[in-house]
Amino acid sequence: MLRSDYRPTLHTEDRQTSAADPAFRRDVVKGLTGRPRAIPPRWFYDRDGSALFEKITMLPEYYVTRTERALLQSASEEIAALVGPGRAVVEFGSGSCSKTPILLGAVSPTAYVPIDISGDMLRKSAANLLTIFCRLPIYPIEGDFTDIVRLPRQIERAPRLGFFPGSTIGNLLVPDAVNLLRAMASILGGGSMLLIGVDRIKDQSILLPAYDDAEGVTAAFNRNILHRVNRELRGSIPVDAFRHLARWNDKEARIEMHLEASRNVEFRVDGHFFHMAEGETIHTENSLKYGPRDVAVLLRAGGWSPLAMWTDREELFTVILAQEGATPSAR
Ligand code: SAH
Ligand code: AVI
Repeated sequence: MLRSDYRPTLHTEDRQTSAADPAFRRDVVKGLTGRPRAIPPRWFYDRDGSALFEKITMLPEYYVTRTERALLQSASEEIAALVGPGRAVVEFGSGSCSKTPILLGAVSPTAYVPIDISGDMLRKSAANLLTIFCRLPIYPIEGDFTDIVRLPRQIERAPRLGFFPGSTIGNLLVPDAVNLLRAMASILGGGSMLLIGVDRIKDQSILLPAYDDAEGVTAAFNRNILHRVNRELRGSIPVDAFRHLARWNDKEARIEMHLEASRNVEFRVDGHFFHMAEGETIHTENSLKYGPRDVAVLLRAGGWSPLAMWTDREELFTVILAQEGATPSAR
């Protein structure tokens, strides 16, 4: 049952063609005016951006998705035993829900709540899931997961399992990640659990191609944010004048994506005039990578106690199951 009656932050219109989200306008104008120039990565995910991200997940260079999927598959029985049946699963940044069936199939949930800022993708994925789990109540929430303050009343009484795959936590700086984990602990409530996927620090020879693939899909994903600005904010950005850059920032243990002006450019956005000199950049994404101990520290700071951790043989990616509150240490 797809339950769309619960709409705390629902915006049901077609975002691709309709009026811009005021938060998008604010973030873009502020971000292009500030120094260094930056646009937050949550704005990547309009309809085209979500489709491009799906293509990224299938690239040979992007080890993230296939590694996490394999980990979830191989750990599914252990996860089921630790989690137990009858929880409501709440997924943060659910996207195409490509890994969700593995979890839902293992833990026999009472309900599923996918949360995503990308409305078209959210509705399409929820409808797809229904074809597999036809009796499962699904309550999609379209919105920013950092703003969600309560969950659908229909799952008020069920114990909850948060699911935060894909290393989306890595797209937040540490203080924001800690705040989000704390907010999750608060909305999921006492006795809840969290299954989270985190990308590991590794050699640049693996990391850089994953964010700058040979086919140019990641470059198109990065540039799409400028197309979105042009479409939704009456922009005149010459998108072709911007080069995709992916860099490893070793001090901060993160991949950074930027868009670099390949010549002097002038453009307008929402009535504001901008000039960028050749070589100037717009910072569009951080993707923080963590060591195994860092993840445990991050989770504890966010109000969660790690219970179990699964890592692939090449140590590319880690999936962690944690329990709300301060309790046991990881196995
Ligand atoms: N969980 C999927 C998708 C990861 S891509 C996977 O593991 O493959 C990140 C997803 O999070 C996208 O679907 C994007 O739309 C969503 N997202 C990013 N920032 C968000 C935010 N602040 N609030 C809600 N959803 C967000
Ligand atoms: C969603 N997020 C975890 C992806 C990542 O790897 O940081 C987004 C992405 N950016 C470029 N490629 C993929």
